Amino acid sequence: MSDSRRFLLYTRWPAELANQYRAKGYWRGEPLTAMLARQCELAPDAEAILCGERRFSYRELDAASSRLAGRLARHGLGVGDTALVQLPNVAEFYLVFFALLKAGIAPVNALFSHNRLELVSYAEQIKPRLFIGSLAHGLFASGERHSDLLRVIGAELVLLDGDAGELGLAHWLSDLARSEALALPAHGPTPADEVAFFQLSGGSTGTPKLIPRTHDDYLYSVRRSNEICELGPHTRYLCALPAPHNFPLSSPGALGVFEAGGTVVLAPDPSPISCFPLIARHRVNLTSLVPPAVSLWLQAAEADSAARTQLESLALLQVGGAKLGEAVASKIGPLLGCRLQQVFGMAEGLVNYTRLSDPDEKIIYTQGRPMSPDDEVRILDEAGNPVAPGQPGALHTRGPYTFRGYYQSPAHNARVFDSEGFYCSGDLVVQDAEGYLTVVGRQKDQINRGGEKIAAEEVENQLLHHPAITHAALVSMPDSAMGEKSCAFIVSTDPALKPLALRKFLRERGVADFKLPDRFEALDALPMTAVGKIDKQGLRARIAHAIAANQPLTTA
Ligand code: AMP
Ligand code: DBH
Repeated sequence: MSDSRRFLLYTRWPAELANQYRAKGYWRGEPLTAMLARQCELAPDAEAILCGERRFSYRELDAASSRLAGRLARHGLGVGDTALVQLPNVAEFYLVFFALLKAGIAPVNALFSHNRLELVSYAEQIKPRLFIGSLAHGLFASGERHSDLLRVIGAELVLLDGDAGELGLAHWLSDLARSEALALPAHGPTPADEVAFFQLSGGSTGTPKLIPRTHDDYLYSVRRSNEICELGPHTRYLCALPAPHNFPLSSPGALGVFEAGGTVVLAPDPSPISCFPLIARHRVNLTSLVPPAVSLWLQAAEADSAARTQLESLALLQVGGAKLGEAVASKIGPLLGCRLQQVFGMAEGLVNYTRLSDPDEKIIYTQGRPMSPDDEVRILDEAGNPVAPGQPGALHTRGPYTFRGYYQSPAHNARVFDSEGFYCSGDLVVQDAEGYLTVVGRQKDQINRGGEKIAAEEVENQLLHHPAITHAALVSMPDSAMGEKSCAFIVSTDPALKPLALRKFLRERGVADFKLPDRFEALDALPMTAVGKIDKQGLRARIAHAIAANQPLTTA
């Protein structure tokens, strides 16, 4: 049957490197679903997922995902097909993920915070035959299967979580049809060196880009993460960040936990009020957070010693997604009673960890070092030459789990990859003598709002749809809680234009809430650099100065 398979096109690693990665045992030719099969042999009744009052053993996770895979296959879906999925932090996220992999269907797992624009953009890129969404999301709350949005997404099969009918996700996951011969799909999963799924890029361009991840490269990143973070069957991991995010999915995240035979506990969000009782109740010993959530946890623990008692079982807190300040980092041990691990990763690949046995000066002041001996890192100056040791420069990397090209984006790929296949992440870093990286800035036109990435161009394009706006520039501004927030500088023909109305306008256009500018500033004209580009550095300086002086911006 293999000749009938239509694999998705993606940019492969050159054969020479691929052979090296295989020879070194990084790529083992094994699908991501192998972790379930293995646990079903080792300890089928061990708890894999705890979600509210529901518990799923490895046997149940495996069986439910196989049932869904089998049904999708009988529906005619399989290798070469894609799915768009948008689920909150519920067990179904993993059941569906494994089902799609088993069937050879490559998903894009959109964030639950994504809105119409992101869903439409992903759908345009992958042309999904299947959409799996949730009635818990405002966009689908009505359960209306013929909505404009679903028409635009264009999937022929739509399954909604929370819908009790025959097209409800629960029905497709259930074992109602025990009598049917529910053989696994004949053709899935895809071979290990083909696309398993698409990861989301934080992005810096007008359209959110997709990152093809293969079974081989992703599973290696998970296994290697497990070694460094010492996961095992004893691991009880709280997934409090959005489940599809690369960090809680693979660093080592939920997949690391399944690979190790541990337990994933799902939290709806990272707030102390959601997480602390779950940690106490389920004896959670590992979790991962973005820096703003860490600050909330510290406040809660400081204010209330009972809250601290709830964290007794927590042994390791991983922090990443955005730069963790040293002051916050050094409070984690004393106030939360656990160890800290900094994680500097990207959905495109490269992940850096501080090691569990590192001295405090590394754990508190650096973002760790690359996890694989075969991660190649170059720190380059603006002319593309290596910087002197200890000097800041742009991070370039390639390796056994760093992708080689965004999906269907040749022009953008030409800009962000060099001739040797090194990916330029857009981060400015300093590397110390032992290879540890400290993130000191950013080149890419992106705002990192407490770990949530906003591509400036995407929001600017939406602002320019407003009839009164002639120019727009989105820049970051410092914020004590979030690290950064976004400020939109606009030139408009309507002096009475209010932030409230502008946010409403953007929301109605389908912009996700976290991308709505936190502040608007009207100017007569945007400042330009000598080469005729918008002077964003100047704008950032102006807004930072206004905030520091606690004064309104003087429009000059
Ligand atoms: P994404 O493209 O959404 O996967 O985001 C990856 C980017 O997040 C990196 O390129 C960094 O800019 C940022 N990032 C992730 N972890 C950290 C960290 N620990 N410290 C600073 N920046 C980080
Ligand atoms: O921010 C990220 O994308 C990120 C952070 C930590 C990531 O992808 C990861 C670890 O794997």
